[in-house]
Amino acid sequence: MSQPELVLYHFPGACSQVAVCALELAGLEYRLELVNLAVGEQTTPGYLAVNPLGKVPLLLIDGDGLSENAAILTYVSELRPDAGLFPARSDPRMRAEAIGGMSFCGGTLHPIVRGLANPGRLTNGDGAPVREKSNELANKSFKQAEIRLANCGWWLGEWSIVDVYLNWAFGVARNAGFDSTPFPLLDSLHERLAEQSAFVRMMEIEAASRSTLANQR
Ligand SMILES: N[C@@H](CCC(=O)N[C@@H](CS)C(=O)NCC(=O)O)C(=O)O
Repeated sequence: MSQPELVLYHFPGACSQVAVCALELAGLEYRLELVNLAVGEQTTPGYLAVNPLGKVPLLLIDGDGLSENAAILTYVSELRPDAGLFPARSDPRMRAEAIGGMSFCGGTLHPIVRGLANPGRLTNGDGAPVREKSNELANKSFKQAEIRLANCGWWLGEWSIVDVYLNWAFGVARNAGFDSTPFPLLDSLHERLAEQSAFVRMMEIEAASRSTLANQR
């Protein structure tokens, strides 16, 4: 089946890894363009011309940019509905739950884990209180996610791209020093995800992207 020309702007470790996993799962052809957030490449005129928000992910579709992970994941799933980004059961409640999962990861968890990993981005003042409040909010939100995994196995009851997004957010928190011990199911989510070949390919792409950027120095 023919497909649009796709270019994904990505930084290893960023939430754009979820979009990488989605494209891999869908088996779509795409070109990966690395944006080195570590050196502020997202603020250069060149990248701002591509994405005025200065963020990744951005998916160029035949030259036209689509931002926001939730939109990109939805688009990829629309292009390849049988790829299994979301459960095959597609009743109104399941579709709503899928949107809810992406929204929870992007809208609720993402700002919280940013507050843990990089509190200085959320205040002009002292980062310490932001980190403290983010830690409190992370405990509350991840507790709900842990309960959901305990009840349903996966966020949507069966494996989906939402679990990859959840794993990314939890990984950022853990790397920032968040105490993961009260959340054993979230803590071991990456091991369960490693049984999915698209997730393994995404991790390989992460490693290759890191070494590409390291060699550019
Ligand atoms: N709401 C956006 C968030 C995108 C976002 O914040 N991406 C981060 C990486 S995880 C980024 O590009 N940060 C660079 C910056 O803010 O300067 C989405 O879901 O795609």
